[in-house]
Amino acid sequence: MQEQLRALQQKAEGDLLKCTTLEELNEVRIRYMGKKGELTQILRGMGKLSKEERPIIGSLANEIRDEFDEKLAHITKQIKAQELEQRLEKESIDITLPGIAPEKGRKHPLTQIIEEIEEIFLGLGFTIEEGPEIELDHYNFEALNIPKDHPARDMQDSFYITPEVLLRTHTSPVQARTMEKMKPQYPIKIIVPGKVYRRDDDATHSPMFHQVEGLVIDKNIRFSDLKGTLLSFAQQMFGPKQRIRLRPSFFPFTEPSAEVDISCVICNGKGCRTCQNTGWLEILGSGIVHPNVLEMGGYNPEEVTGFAFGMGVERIAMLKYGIDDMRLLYENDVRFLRQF
Ligand code: 2NL
Repeated sequence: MQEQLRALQQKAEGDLLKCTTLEELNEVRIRYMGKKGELTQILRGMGKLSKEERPIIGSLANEIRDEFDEKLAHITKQIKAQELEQRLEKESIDITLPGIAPEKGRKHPLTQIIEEIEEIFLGLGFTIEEGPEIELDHYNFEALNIPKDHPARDMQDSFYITPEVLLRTHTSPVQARTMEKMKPQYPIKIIVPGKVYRRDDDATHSPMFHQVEGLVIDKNIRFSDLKGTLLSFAQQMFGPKQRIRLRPSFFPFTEPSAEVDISCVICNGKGCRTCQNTGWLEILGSGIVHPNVLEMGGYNPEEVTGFAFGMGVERIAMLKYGIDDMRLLYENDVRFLRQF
């Protein structure tokens, strides 16, 4: 029986050493030391032993059990340590790896241009006004000296909602509203950025586009104020060497009126395709506010005068960034937009 026990001990130790997981260890423990385990089976035969042999076998069985428990505890500890190490290795991250940079968004080129224009005029002492895109015929046309049968109404074919309500065709109605709101106080010195709508749709016209208009009303405003303001704007927008040129023009809401050209940003005035060999680019319309407009706005044309101007933001953006097709500004292709 002693030999049987020794053999069992050896086999059990061998099995313990083969274990690689805690589950396997538990199986081995049950196989040898459980209620129906192999050690118990052998000890069942003790009844056949003599009185002298019995204590010897008994203490050998205890010794085997103790040694088994000791080994089991030892190997359990080893496996637990191993498992912890494996887990730590699996869960570890390499903090020296380069990160994945989140892609930065940017403002649409038209938004950038509008903000640039705003900054320039804020610097010249203007404030910013905004107003509704759905507008009354009165503010969009009547208050700007464009009566119902005026030919200028055909030039900017409009989106009417009712006979008296339309999508504004320029941002001037906001200026008319501002005059009405401020009268009879002056000075007024505002710019009005915003979306405007006209029934045009081709390579160079979009039914929706952006304008920035300006209005100054004060005592003794004269043409030189207009010229100085717009020269400063042109130089801040397109470079300090910029020159401007004024050509006579017509707008119903200004008299006299002038188109403002800047020296060509591509050829610096020498003549090229962009400026059609003239050396000049048209960037805005302007003029001295018509007395009728002042009067309808609640101001006395004998007391104050003013100048006003308007520019298309798309045109400024195309000149400044060298964009040759306006539709690129509306397609929202990120490969295009990312360049600005
Ligand atoms: C252009 C020309 C212009 C104005 C806009 C204006 C507004 C009031 C009174 C007088 Cl309330 N004038 N605005 C004046 C001259 C020209 O715009 O080519 N715009 C894109």
